[in-house]
Amino acid sequence: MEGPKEIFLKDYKLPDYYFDTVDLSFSLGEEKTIVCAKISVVPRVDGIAAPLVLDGIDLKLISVKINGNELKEGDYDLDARHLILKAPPRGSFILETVTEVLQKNSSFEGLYKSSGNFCTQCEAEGFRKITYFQDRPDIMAKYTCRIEADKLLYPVLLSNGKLIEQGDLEGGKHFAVWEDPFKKPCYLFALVAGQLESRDDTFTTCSGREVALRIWTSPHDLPKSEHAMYSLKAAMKWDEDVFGREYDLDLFNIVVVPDFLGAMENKSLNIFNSKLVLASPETASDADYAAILGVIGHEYFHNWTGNRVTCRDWFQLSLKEGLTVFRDQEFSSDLGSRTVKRIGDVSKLRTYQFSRDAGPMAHPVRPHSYIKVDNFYTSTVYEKGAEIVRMYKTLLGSEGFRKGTDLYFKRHDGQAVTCEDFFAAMRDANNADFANFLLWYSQAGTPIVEVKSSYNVEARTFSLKFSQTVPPTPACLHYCLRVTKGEEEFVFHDLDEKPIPSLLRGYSAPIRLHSDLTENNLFFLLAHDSDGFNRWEAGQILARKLVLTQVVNFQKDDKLVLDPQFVHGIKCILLDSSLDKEFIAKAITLPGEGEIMDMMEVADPDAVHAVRSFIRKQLALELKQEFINKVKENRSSEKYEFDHVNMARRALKNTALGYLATLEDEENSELVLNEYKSATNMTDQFSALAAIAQKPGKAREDALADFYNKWKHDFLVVNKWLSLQSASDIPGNVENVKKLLDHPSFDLTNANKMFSVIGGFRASYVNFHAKDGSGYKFVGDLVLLLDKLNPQMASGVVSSFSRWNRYDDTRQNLAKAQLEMIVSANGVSENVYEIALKSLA
Ligand code: 0A1
Ligand code: ZN
Repeated sequence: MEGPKEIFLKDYKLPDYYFDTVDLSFSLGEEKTIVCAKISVVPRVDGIAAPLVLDGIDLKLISVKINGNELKEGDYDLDARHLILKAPPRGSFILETVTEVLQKNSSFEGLYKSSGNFCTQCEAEGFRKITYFQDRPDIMAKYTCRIEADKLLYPVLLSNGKLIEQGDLEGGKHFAVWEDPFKKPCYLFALVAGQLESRDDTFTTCSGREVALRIWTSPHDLPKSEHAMYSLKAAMKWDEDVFGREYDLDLFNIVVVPDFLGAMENKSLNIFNSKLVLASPETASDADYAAILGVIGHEYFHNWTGNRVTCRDWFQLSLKEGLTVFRDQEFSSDLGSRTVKRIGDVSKLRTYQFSRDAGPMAHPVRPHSYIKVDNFYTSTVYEKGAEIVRMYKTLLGSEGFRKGTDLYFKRHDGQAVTCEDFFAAMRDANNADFANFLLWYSQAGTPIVEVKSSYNVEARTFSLKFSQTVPPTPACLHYCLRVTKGEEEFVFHDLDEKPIPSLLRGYSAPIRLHSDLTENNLFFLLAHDSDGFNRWEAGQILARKLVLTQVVNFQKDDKLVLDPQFVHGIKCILLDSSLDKEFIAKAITLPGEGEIMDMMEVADPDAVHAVRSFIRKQLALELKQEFINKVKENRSSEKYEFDHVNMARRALKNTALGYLATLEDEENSELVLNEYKSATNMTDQFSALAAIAQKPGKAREDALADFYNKWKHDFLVVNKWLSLQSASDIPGNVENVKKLLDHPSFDLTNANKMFSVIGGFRASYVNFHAKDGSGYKFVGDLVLLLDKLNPQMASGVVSSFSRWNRYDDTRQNLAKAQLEMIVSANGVSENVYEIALKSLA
C-alpha cells in the first residue's frame, strides 16, 4: 500500500480547471456497469498549461477523448488512484471517458447493490468510484444523468433533479434521463435503480408552487412511511417559517435502503437507512419516532445549508454539518419540548464530544489535517459545530441571527465557501464585534470556565469573577455576560441580599463550568430556576457529586449511603404536578456512567457501576409507592399518538418502571412483567423488556425469547433486541455477545446489525472494560474482521479504544495491546490505521 498521506488545510489551492456541465450515462448490468461521462472543462485562468488530475478508484478505463479525439497511452498517466491528462488543450474543452465500475462493493461508497437495488453514496469521496473526476466539493457543475437498465429487475430509475425523458428499449430494457438545474458538487450526485414503490403526497410552498413528495421503499414497508412523510412536510414548512427557505424543485424523493450508513442529502434524492424512516406504533419507540423527525429534517435542511451553499473543501465540513445539526435541533425543539430537547442534546454532547475532546482523538471543529476525511464525521464537527452556531444566535438574538443567515444565502448561493464566510455574514449583517470568536473553529478541547462569586453587604454589590483556561471564548448569562478574556469580573449593584446566580443558562457555550455554588444553592436552583435546562443541570451536578463521594467509599470498602436531602429533592420533582412529565423523567434520571467517569482522575467502571446501581435501587426502595403511582397514572391509551403530551406520559411511566425493576420483591416483578405483556406500542413494550432484562435469571431469558418470537420477521425490531442484549451490564456478558454473532438474525455485512451489537457492547462500561481484557479482545478481533468488509465501519469501532489512558494500568496495557495489534496487522485500511495510530499517540 502507498503510505497513508496526510492532507493539510493550509495547502488548499484553487483548482486549475472547473467543470461546467457533466452528462453521465449509466448502463447498469448484473455482470458489469458501464459509465460514460461527458464533461465540459473550463480552465480557471485562460491559457493555463497544467495537467488535469482526475481521481478514480476501482475503475477500469475503457477510453478517453478530448474534443472527440481518442487519447493515446502516452497522452495520459494512469495509476490505482488517478488518471492524469498530461497536456490538455489551452482553453475550454470537452472530456469524454468510458469506464467500467467494480461491481463487487461492500464499502457502501460509490455505486453498490443494496438488497438487489442499485444505489450510490458519494459523500465524501465516493464519486471517484463511479467515474474519473476532480472529486472535490469546490467543483460545482450542472448534471444530467441517463440510466439504462433491465425493466423487470429495475422498474424504478431515479437521479437528481427533474425527469425529462423516459422510454423502453430493446431487449427488455428501459431508460430515464434526469436533469438537475442547480450546480452541485459531485458528492451530492445520486442514482437509484430497483424494485421500489412510493408513498406520494404534495407540499405547496410559500410562493404557491406544488412540490410532489415521494418516499420509496420496498412494497411491504410502504405503510411504515407515514411518519416520515409527516416529518418531511413539517420540515418544509418550518424552514420557510423560521429561515425563509423555500424548496426549489417540483419533486423531492426519499429512498429507503437497508444497507446504508445513516442518511444522505443528495440533491432532491435523499437516501436513508430504513431505521431512520420506517416506523409504526407497534414496531418503533418514541425515541425512534423522534429520531426520524430529526433526521428527515436534517437531510431536508441540507438543501440550503450544504447543497445550495456548499463547502469549499472537507476541512469546512462543519460549515454544513454544524449549521444543519443546529437547524434540526431547533426544528425538533419547536415541534416538541424545548427544554427536554436541550437536555438530550447537551447530555449527548457531554458524553461523546467532551470525552473525545479530552483525549488523543481531540480535533478542532475545523481540523488542520486528516488522512481520511471519513474519520472526521465526528461529534466535534457535528455537535460542537452546532453549539458554535447556537452561540451566534445567543449573541445576536433571533432577529440578528436571521439577518446573518439571510445575508449568508444571498452572498453565497451557488458557491463553495468556508467557515469564515459564515462568520463574516453573521458579523456584517449585524455590525457585530466578534472578538476571538473564530478560535472556536481552530482550537481543540473544552474550555474550562471558573466562576467565583462574592457579595458585599455594605456596598450591596454582587460580583461574578470568571476565568478560563482555554483562551478567549464567549459565555453568556441572562445579562448576556460575554467572557472574552482570560479573566473577567462583572459587578451587580444595589442588591439587598446575596443572590444565587443561574449561570450559562440553556447551556449557552460548550464549556466545562466550575462554579462555587454550594449544595444548598444547587438544591434551590433545582427547586426554583426559571430556566428549565439549569433546573435539570442543578440536579445533575448534585447527583454527580453524590456518586463521586460514594465511589470513594466503595473503593475503600466503606458502606454506601444515600443522602436523604437528595431523595427528598427527587421526590419533590416527582410529585410536582406543574412540571412537564418528560422533564420529570429527565430530572429523576441519574447522570450516565461515562459522564461520571469523565470526572475521575482514573476511571473506575466497576465502582461507578456499583454506586450508580446502589443509588437507583435505594431511590426505588424509598420512593416505591410514588413510582408505582406514576406507572399507574400514566399508562397509555389504546391509540398511539406521537405528540408531546403522550410521549411525556410514556417517558415518565417507563422511567418509573425502570426504577421499580431494580427491586427484588414479587409484587414489582409482577408489575413489570404485566406492563410488558399488556403493552400496546413498542415504546412501552421495549421499555418493560429493558427493565426486566436488567437482572440475570429466568424471567429475563423468557422475556427475551418471547420478544424475539414475536418480532423475528421485522429486522428493525430484531436490531433493538440485539442491542439491548449486547449493551447489558450483566456480569460476563461478552460470552452472550459472542453467541449473538452466531445467531441466525445476525449478519456482519449489515451496518445496522453490526452497530446494534458493537454499539451496544461498548455502551456497557463494565463489560467492555472488563478487567480480564475479554471485552477489549473481542472488539479488537472484530475490527480486523470488519476492516476487510467495510473500513469506515471498522474505524468507527476502533475509536472505542481511544480513551484507554483514562483507566488503571492493567486496563491500559490490555487496551494498548489491542491497538498495537491493529496497527501492525497486515493490509489494514487507511481509515483504521489513522484512528488506531492516533489513539496510541
Ligand atoms: N451528509 C450526511 C452524512 C453522511 C456522510 C457520509 C455517508 O456515507 C459514507 C453518509 C452520510 C449527513 O450529515 O446527513
Ligand atoms: Zn448532515
